[in-house]
Amino acid sequence: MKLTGFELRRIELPLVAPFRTSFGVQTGRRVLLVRAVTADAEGWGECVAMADPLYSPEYVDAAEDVMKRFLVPALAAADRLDASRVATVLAPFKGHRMAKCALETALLDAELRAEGRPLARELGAVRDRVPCGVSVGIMDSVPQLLDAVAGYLDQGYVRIKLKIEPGWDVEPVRAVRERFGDDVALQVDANTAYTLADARQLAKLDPFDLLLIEQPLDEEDVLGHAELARLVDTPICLDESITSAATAAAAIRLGACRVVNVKPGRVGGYLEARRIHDVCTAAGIAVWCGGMLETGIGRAANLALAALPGFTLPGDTSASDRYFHTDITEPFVLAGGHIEVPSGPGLGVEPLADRLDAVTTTTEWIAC
Ligand code: SMG
Ligand code: MG
Repeated sequence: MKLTGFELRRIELPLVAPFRTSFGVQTGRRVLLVRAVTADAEGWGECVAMADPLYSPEYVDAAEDVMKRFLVPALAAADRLDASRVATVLAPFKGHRMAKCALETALLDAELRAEGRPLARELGAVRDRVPCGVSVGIMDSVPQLLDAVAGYLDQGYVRIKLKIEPGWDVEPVRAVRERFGDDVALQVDANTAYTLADARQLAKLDPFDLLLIEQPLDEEDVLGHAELARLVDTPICLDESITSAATAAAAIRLGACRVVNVKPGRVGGYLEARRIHDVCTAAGIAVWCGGMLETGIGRAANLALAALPGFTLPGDTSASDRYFHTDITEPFVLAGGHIEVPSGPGLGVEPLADRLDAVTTTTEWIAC
């Protein structure tokens, strides 16, 4: 492909309600969008880095900086660039996977659009709609949580994930089970808030028949997760710890997880995400698609990924209105607990110009 340049566009969207996790409260989403322009087409990518380095070491200002300073110049200088070579060209620069993912996705979208091919088909999707779960934040009280969960179940979500932290774990899980019964597919996510010393507390979740406990321990404590897995019956799922297909393979070998949350931004792109799917599927490990409060751009790509055969658990691929009153694309809507996988070329969606302009804070054009 012949690269013309990249537009880096910052937008800010308010959330419909504050979203609290073990690492903080979010009331809005500050997103960096990448528009790749080639001789043949344009493509979009969404950088999922948050405003602060609390979920992972990346944060949105740093992602923009590393793109401008290192990643875009390297792509501009590359010979015979195509989307499948982006990861190799950017490999000398350590980390910054969310920034790399956004650039690769924008180029992949441009390439697929030029060829009229949908991302889902390119990745190997086998479904045209995917079952959707929803992630429910930590609340001030159990009654407030039960109201929120009731609302999501009424909307049709097929799986509920409760954010937990020390002091907000067994009680909310018990309350949700008591109120909504044993048939609700239920899981929890600690975002690294526990240590191995909390194993007995986490084992108190075992009677509630949860699908999984997501990332209870520090992201670097893969061995700790393997030890925890021997002390609790609920399957351990890794999120933050899995940064590549290689780290997934190692975690599986160590017995640190029975399930993996695949987030393309966290692992450097959709092509690496597919490799993780392949590694996990070969090892009999279930995968599901995580979420980072994406706009319609990132959500479209996640739905394509979630349609691969190994994605046997519902993802955090909720509808646009879970987070935003107004999305920048046509909204993704839940129907019968599912969302349709986009079928048009590339991501199959693009930002609506007036909506995009209304939420844009800065744009920068970098010619290649
Ligand atoms: O997009 O629905 C979504 C977010 C799902 O809980 C979610 N994501 O650790 O899995 C996770 C979190 C990371 C973002 S929390 C601000
Ligand atoms: Mg998580």
